Amino acid sequence: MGLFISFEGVEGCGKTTQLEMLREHLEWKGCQVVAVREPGGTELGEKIRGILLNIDTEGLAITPWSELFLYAVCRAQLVCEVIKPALGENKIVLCDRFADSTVVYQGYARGLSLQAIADINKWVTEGIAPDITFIMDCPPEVGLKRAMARINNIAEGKKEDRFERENIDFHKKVRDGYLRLAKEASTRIKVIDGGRGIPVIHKEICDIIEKKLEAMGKRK
Ligand code: T5A
Repeated sequence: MGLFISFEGVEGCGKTTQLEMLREHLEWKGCQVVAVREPGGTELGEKIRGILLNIDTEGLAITPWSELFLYAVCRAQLVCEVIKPALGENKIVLCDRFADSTVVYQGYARGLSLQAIADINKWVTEGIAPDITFIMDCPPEVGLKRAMARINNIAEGKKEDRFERENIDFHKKVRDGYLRLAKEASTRIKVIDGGRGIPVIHKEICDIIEKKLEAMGKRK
C-alpha cells in the first residue's frame, strides 16, 4: 500500500500552501503523488463543494445534519474513486482535509454527536485512515486574517465562504477540537506550529515525511 497524508487546521492556517510544497518536493524526488481536497476531488464532490461553501447558497439554510451528510457524500465518492485506487497503486496521497475535519467542524464546533460522526466516517472511508496527519496550528484570528487578505488580493468576485463567516467562538472551538484530537491520536497526528514562516514549516514537514519513507523502505 502507498502512503496517505492529510492536512488539517483552522481557516487560513496554511495547509494548502504546505500540501502543494510537499507535493512538489515528493515529485522532485520521483514519487508518484495524488493530491486532492475535501470537499471535492471528484466531479460529484466539486459540485457539492459549491453548495457547501458558496455564500450564495446561504438561502438554502443547510442544517447541521444536512451539512454533515453532504461532507460524508463527498468523502465516500473521493475514497472510492480516487484515494483507495491510488493507495492500491502504491502512490502517495495528499489530502487537503479529511475525516478529522468532520469530527472537529460538525462535531466539536457544531455540536453534533461524535459517535454518529465516527460511525458515518467509518462507513464512508471504508476503514481507510491517514498514516500521517499534519495539523497546522495557529490562532484562528491569524488564519482568518490571512484568508481575508488573500480574498482581497485575488480575482474580483471571490467572496468569503460560509465557514469564514462564522463567529470567532466557532473557530476557537475548531482549533481546540483539533488539539484535543491530536492528544487522542498522538502517533498519527503531528501538530505543526503554523505561525512561523512558510519555508521553516515546509522543512519540518519534509523531515517528518523523509523519516516515514525511510521507515517504510521507500526512500527514492
Ligand atoms: N469542512 C470541511 C467541514 O466543515 N467539514 C468537513 O468534513 C470538511 C472536509 C473547506 C471548508 O469546509 C469545512 C472546513 C472549511 O471551512 P476551504 O475553502 O477548503 O473550505 O477552506 P480551508 O480548508 O480552510 O482552506 P483555505 O484555503 O482557506 O486555507 P488554508 O489551506 O489553511 O491556507 P492557505 O495555504 O490557502 O493559505 C492562506 C493564505 O495564507 C498565506 C497563503 O499564502 C495564503 O495567502 N500563508 C501564510 N502567510 C504567512 N505565514 C504562513 N506560514 C502562511 N501559510 C500560508
